[in-house]
Amino acid sequence: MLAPAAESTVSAQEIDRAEKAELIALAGRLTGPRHPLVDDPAWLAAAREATSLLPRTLLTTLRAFRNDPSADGVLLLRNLPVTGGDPLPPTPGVPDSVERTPTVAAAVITSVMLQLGEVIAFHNEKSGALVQNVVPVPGKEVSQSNAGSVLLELHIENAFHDNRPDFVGLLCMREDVTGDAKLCTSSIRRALPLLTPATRQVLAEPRFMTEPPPSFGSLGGVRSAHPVLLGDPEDPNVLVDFAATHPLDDAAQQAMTELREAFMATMAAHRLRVGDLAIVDNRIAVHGRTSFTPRYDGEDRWLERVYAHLDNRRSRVDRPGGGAVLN
Ligand SMILES: O=C(O)CCC(=O)C(=O)O
Ligand SMILES: [Fe+2]
Repeated sequence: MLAPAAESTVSAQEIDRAEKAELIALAGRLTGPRHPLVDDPAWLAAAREATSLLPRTLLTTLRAFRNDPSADGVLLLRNLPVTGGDPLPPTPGVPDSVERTPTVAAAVITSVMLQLGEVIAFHNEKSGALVQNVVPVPGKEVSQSNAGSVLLELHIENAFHDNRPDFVGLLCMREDVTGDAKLCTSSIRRALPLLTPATRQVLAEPRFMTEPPPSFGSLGGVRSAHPVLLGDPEDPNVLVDFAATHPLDDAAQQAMTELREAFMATMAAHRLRVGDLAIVDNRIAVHGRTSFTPRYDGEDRWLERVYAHLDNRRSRVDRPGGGAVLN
């Protein structure tokens, strides 16, 4: 079960009133009739310009997180504006829903993520939109995707992809009224001390394969066998999706089971409130979600999601025309 008793102990930064007003003013530069579409390169360019106007304390926090994502690999920002004061529209309930309109929330999450890297999306996921809605969708309850409402296994985002995001931002637009839906995170920095040297060794060998999600179809391609722990054995990156990564032999299977247990033992659960932005470092932290019961009445839990990565040149091969959308 993905159901730790304790609430998150991950350190959070609360945006104060003055900073919130600054963020609404910043969003004002990116919303309105002059800016028809989030996915227009001109909007992203305007957001890139505006990102330097984020409140100073926030800029300092983001810069520090980029340098070192902490033991948890998660940064929690609280009390960000998600509207300019207008009521929030109903939670979308259709498959693959995205935010094409430059709303206050879209402007805020994009400007914050642009401080960590370049904002990207994937052609085969949510039609390549930069700002995506994470909402429960009728008929998708049991899917291992963010449209589902059964337990979503711990995963690295787009683990199969060579140019997966380095950071995943999840901004809470509307909280789950039942309180059951919790974003769960765990980092390899926390889990590593619980693993035996033998397990670490197996995880560091190319004895695992990760499938692309069905939405990526054949374009996802068959990726080759890979290690789950990469880089410095004392402070590795992790590459695993417990719903999509397959061990290639019995010892690899056992090592993956131990890794999952270590993640569960060190996991933090976040009951996101309106205006909370959880930024997950996708190289050292896995994330998932507890199960919950949607009502599909327009009041369900609603997050907006934006990805960022650090090296725009490394991903150029996957970005036709040099845009923000990867194949
Ligand atoms: O719903 C959540 O809390 C997380 C969903 C998720 O894994 C994602 O959108 O990438
Ligand atoms: Fe995810």
